[in-house]
Amino acid sequence: MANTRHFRTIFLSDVHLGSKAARTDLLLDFLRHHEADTIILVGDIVDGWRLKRSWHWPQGCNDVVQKLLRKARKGTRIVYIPGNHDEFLRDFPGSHFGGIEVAERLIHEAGDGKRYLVLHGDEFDVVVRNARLLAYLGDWAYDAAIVINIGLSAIRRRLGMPYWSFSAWAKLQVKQAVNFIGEFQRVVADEARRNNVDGVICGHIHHAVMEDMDGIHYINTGDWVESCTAVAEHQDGTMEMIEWHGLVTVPAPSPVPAEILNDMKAA
Ligand SMILES: [Mn+2]
Repeated sequence: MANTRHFRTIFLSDVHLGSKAARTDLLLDFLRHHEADTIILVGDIVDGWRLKRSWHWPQGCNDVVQKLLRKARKGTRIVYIPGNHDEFLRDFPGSHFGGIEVAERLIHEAGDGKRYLVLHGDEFDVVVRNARLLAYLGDWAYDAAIVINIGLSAIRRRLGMPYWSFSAWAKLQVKQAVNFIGEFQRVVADEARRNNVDGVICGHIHHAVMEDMDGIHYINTGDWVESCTAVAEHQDGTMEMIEWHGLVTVPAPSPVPAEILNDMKAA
């Protein structure tokens, strides 16, 4: 395609294929106009929980999957980091399907030598919700809370219980939502610091942003439900937030309702 941009890496997350809110039309359009040496899927690409309740898989979902598989066949390295909605993939770290690698988390070395921790981010939900208590109890409680959270979500999955959505929950707590987002960013940046990296790239909370968190470059890829954003790395390591609403075909006008049509005929 003539107006295709080529990047070193593209990061995107929270597509939620299988939920009615997934903007597969815009994502497909984005994938047509953007190429990369590496594409990293930062979790919640497939909404396994939604699909479990009721199967919703329109052609647009197939188109997105096929587009990604086609890119993989043509030489793009694609890594899939599962999130909490597609955690069934967490049982397969290190495996490959259709040329796509599955990894729990990874360290990405950018073109400028900066190192980024890449993870979905849901393991920190429990820390965000219980920040004050954990700060009081200290490091051991923090580590225990993360282990318990991972265990609980696995149990919930086996029992077929519905997913827990940070973004939906944070929105319900409207007044505090901004604090929760800030708290999430702080906790994830702390994790990056513990891993001795320069930055972190995550998803999960559906809040696209690039921000300095006390020396850690915090990047959240946003989602393909509302923001329709992806993060693209240029060859020199510069990170760019792309918001994609462009180059979409205008939908055909809806058909004239039968009763109006009959009126028109009668007139
Ligand atoms: Mn998530």
